[in-house]
Amino acid sequence: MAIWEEKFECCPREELQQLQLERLQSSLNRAYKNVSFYRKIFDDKKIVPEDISTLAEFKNLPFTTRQDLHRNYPYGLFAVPLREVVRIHTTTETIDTPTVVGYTRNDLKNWSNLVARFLCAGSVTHDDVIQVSFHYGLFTGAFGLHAGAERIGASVIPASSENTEKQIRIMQDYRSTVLVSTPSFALIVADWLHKLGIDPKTLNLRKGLFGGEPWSENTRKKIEERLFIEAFDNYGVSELMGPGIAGECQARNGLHVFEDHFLPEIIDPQTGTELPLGQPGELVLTTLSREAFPLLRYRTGDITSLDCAPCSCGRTLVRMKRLMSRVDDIIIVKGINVVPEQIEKVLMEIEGCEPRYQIIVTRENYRDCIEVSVAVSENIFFDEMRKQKTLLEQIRSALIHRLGLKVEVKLVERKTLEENLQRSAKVIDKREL
Ligand code: DLL
Repeated sequence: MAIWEEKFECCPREELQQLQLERLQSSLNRAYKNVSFYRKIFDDKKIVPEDISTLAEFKNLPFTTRQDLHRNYPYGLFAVPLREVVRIHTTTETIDTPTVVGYTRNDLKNWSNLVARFLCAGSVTHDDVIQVSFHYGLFTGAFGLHAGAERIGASVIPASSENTEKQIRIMQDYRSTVLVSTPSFALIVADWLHKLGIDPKTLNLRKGLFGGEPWSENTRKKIEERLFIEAFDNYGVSELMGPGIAGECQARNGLHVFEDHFLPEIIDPQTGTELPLGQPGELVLTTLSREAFPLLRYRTGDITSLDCAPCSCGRTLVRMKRLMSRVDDIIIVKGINVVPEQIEKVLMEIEGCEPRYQIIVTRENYRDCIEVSVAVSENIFFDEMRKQKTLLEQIRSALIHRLGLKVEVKLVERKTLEENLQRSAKVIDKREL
């Protein structure tokens, strides 16, 4: 099986650790010299980057959190002047001030190379026709995968978020061999093929590279059986780069983390202490090569564990277990990270409703549905139907507008909602992923 960058992907671990330390030094220097947020952290500790010569010393630095990124909106954490930034993306969080992420020319080069690594690990080659069915826009997914696919020399179709029927037509007519999307979209395609009476075997599809949202082995099985393809998982976080942080190989027994570019740690999300190798905890990542937007000890919020055991593919890079949960109550719907506080904020702006709510996420025919039960004061609840309907519509359209997703709204009496919240959580995810 081909390996895109054997020198790094199969590097003996001692050599890899040495390379990580060297790159870490330059990341620390870049952050210290150019980002006032990080300079303050060093100054407060009365140290300079040169004082950090081991990983243990590095792990004394505080974590960087999502809140730190928000406080520095939009360009506060950029480590290069804007004239050196050649691309800007943002995170998908449904909040008013998403994180703005910059890339230098070198960052883009590394990005496409890392995406090429996991495409190659999934046996995608220059002979493939790759249909990228992620939305092209501020989101990192489409552009990241697109560039990686071009890098390996495949024929790339930027199908973007065209409707499913059109995506299928493209698949048929342009003879796509690889589908790149969220796993839930793959199942929607399977459903539409069935609805349209098209036999998936008549397509040329042979592989699917899926990521951007949690999915299980069971979902993989369903996708493979219904589309007659081999499905691979890949992981990324927009703040750190986008797709291209980790990806599965043919062994499909965990995702190889591209450790020469991202230094992983697993911590106890409550105490912040590092956990022994193999134990599940929150994934913390440090960028080792990012020029425009270096992040030190960034808390991803994702729960996983790391496995250093040798892999049958020959790669020496550590493998992370596929992700199924987060430490926070962010819900990922169609690859978009829905932040519950944003719902609260929208409700606070609407007269007549209270910032008390419960979110229920369901999946029907592979389409996710968010239902928000909102507490309203008694006089509104018992008011005439017309007024209730107007309020409901007002909340619904405000949420759709701010979240960019379809939302169903239910008005409930405050007392009922309080009782529900005592019995169950604020966010209930009923999806079978
Ligand atoms: O989802 C980047 C991406 C795009 C990755 C396309 C892969 C393919 P964000 O929108 O910032 O970036 O969301 C990042 O999504 O912290 C995880 O919680 C979740 N996530 C991403 N990939 C996976 C995956 C992109 N393969 C957040 N399995 C992360 C489970 C995933 N969760």
